[in-house]
Amino acid sequence: MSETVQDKVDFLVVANRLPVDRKVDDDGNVSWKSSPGGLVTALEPVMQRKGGAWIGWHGAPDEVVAPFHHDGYDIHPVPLSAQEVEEYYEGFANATLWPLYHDCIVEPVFHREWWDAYQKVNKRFAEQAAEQASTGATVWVQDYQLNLVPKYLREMRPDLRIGFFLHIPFPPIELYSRLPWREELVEGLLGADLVGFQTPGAAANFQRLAKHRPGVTAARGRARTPDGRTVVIHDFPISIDSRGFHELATSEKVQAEAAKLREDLGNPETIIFGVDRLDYTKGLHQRIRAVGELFKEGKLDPHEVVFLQLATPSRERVEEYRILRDDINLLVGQINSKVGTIANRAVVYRNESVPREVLAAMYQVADLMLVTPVRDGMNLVAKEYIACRSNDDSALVLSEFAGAARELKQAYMVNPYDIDGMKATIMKALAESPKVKARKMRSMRRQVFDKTIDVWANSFLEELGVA
Ligand code: ADQ
Repeated sequence: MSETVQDKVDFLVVANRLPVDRKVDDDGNVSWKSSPGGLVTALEPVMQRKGGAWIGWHGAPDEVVAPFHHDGYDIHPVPLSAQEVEEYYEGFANATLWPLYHDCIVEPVFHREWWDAYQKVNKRFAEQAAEQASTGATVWVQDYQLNLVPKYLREMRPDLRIGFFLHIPFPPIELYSRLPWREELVEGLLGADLVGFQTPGAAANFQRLAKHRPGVTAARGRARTPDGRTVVIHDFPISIDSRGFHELATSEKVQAEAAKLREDLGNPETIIFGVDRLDYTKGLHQRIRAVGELFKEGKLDPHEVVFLQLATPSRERVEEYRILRDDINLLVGQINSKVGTIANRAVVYRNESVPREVLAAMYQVADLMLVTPVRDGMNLVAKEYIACRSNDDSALVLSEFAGAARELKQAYMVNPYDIDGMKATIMKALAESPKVKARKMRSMRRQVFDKTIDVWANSFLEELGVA
């Protein structure tokens, strides 16, 4: 495969962010490293296999970065001004659409200037894709930041096959209708040939909205547009590179890391683990409260049990995220001051991102995994945990509001708003017989190893007619 950037390519991914972050060493040398996050974890193996180009923002405002080749595919950085980052990304994407699409857990904010910036930036992404795509190429647009790209791109390049996948939930019409620009966003998505969602419920919500557009008919996963096109609407539950995670977790290096980690945590009998982006959708507050109460009530003994919670800093320039960070710090401090000792912190809270090997080691030592979002499109952490476990003596507690709950039916399900219910389920999972635990883990492992990221990508691309 060529190491230089190609003029035109047959396959393009268009996403808000590039899959790489820039690192500059002490001598000023620049290198690009894979960045964490659900979307990248999911799509990187697909790009390495298929080649082509990835179009996205490189993360630095007011800066133009030249295209480059990385790990078997081309990278085309899209420039954004500081004001666009504020209005399009932090504003419209993350303070309007993100909360609106996640059940309005936090009140969505509507600003007309943000909408203007959103349209402008979506047009720029579409122009870049139109420029790089060869005749008849496939363009796969990702996620809520780029809702309008399918429509713009179709206007510029009707020859392309355009797919769109939404990584987050799609809300019911009653919530979605608050959006002042609801018609435009639906029209934006209807520019695609295929619109994919994480769950059938999300797909049904979108189909119901599409049907309300003038001149559009929609039924049984297909919409007919006034210009005579068919748009397929379907669910494609995303997954992970299960084998890759398993191999990593069982490697000698990670096993050694896991042993060291257990030691560092004071060799407790039981390790409870949670890992999330620090986001109000992830149910961190409810989860930490539930575990904290179990410690306070003496049902969990801090000499025997440690709760390790990792939270990657996220979107720190958005107000709600700063509030959340402070809230969680306070909550953890309160619990540890009541139930921990200097030698035994009950809750070990780390506000950082860790390399994948370290994460795999954490999955390896975790006897009980807590994945309790209040709303989540899918949640890859739940699947990563299952893939990394080589023995069966562990358990997954999973929120019924994560997309993953539809597939990982053998998990211990919780409603994260029900703190008492969550506490009871945690205790039940810890006390479960090895036989039942093993049966549950085996069943979930079959699911995670059958339905991998390749299955997800191939089924989407097959439906788009390009696999
Ligand atoms: P996210 O909201 O980012 O993804 P999730 O699916 O859990 O949520 O993916 C997070 C990813 O980041 C995982 O691969 C995890 O391992 C990694 N990660 C999290 N914290 C980390 C840390 N401290 N250090 C290192 N890695 C860390 C969005 C949607 C989800 C959907 C995905 C994919 O919100 O619902 O599952 O996209 O479609």
